[in-house]
Amino acid sequence: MKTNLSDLPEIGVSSLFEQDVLDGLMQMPKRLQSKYFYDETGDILFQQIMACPEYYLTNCELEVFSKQSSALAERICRPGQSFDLIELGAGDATKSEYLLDFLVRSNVDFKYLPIDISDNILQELKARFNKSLPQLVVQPLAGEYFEMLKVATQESANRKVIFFLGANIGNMDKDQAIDFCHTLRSNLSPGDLLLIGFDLKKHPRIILNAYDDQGKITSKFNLNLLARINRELDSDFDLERFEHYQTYDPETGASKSYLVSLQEQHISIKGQIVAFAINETIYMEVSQKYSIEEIAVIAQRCGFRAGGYWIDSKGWFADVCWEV
Ligand code: AVI
Repeated sequence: MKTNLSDLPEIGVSSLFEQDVLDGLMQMPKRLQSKYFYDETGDILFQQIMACPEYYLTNCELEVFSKQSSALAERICRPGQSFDLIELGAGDATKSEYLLDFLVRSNVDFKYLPIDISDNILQELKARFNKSLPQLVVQPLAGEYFEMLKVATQESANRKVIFFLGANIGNMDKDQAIDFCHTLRSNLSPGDLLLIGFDLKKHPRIILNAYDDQGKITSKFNLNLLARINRELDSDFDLERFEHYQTYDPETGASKSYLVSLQEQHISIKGQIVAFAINETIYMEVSQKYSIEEIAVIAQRCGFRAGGYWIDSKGWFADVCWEV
């Protein structure tokens, strides 16, 4: 999950990165935070992951949005009532674009507020929509999710429809996901809606392959974080001495990625030495998978009412609507 780091004014972004990296690598077992995957190279590699034949998530959610826009629109709209459609981590909005297009063509009265950490991506998005959907009112909000959600809430009393797509919720462990949904709930008012994209439990090998692609792009994506640490924190990781290792536990639904140290080695990071034993792992990321029943339990625990779900034709991905 991408997170804004600038909400700690006394610590610069790079020193928070340094602190998180050193803290994580001093822990037993070692870990790094997946929010740091997304530097310029990481963004490109993630685009390539989404184009991998094994990485089904994007296509499944695209299918939901392209084929079920009208049902989604019916669920979201209330006759004669305008609303703000706020998308957390909007990125290039490829999925929501189908629905936005449908709403604009249906003359629905709404405003689109994409929130993303990258102002650059938001400006590109706005320029693209200005051309392709000139009637759409786009108000980009660059920054951290909850900070920007507060800005959106202060600026308008309209009913809110929040989108959190792309299975981004899967990059939190189950407890973090519940905390996140609780916080979201506390920022919303009666009548507001939340639409979240969840990747569903399925045959374990399909999940494992999605994160262990033949083209080794996911491996590069993980190793790129070591390259980023080399570049930004003056360290000396030899990428050849680490190997990507993916797991999936069908009982918990957690697919976890690790980097394994292929030999005993010492890495210098900003002058600090981090020792690795042979076969020692760094835990990089969780991609949590859920059943429909587990999703319903989260909704209930966070005080939402279930408001329907839309699933792709393979039954692999669900966009779930919760009501306040
Ligand atoms: C962004 N997120 C939903 C991706 C996922 O499926 O967990 C990140 C990713 N990591 C490796 N492949 C894709």
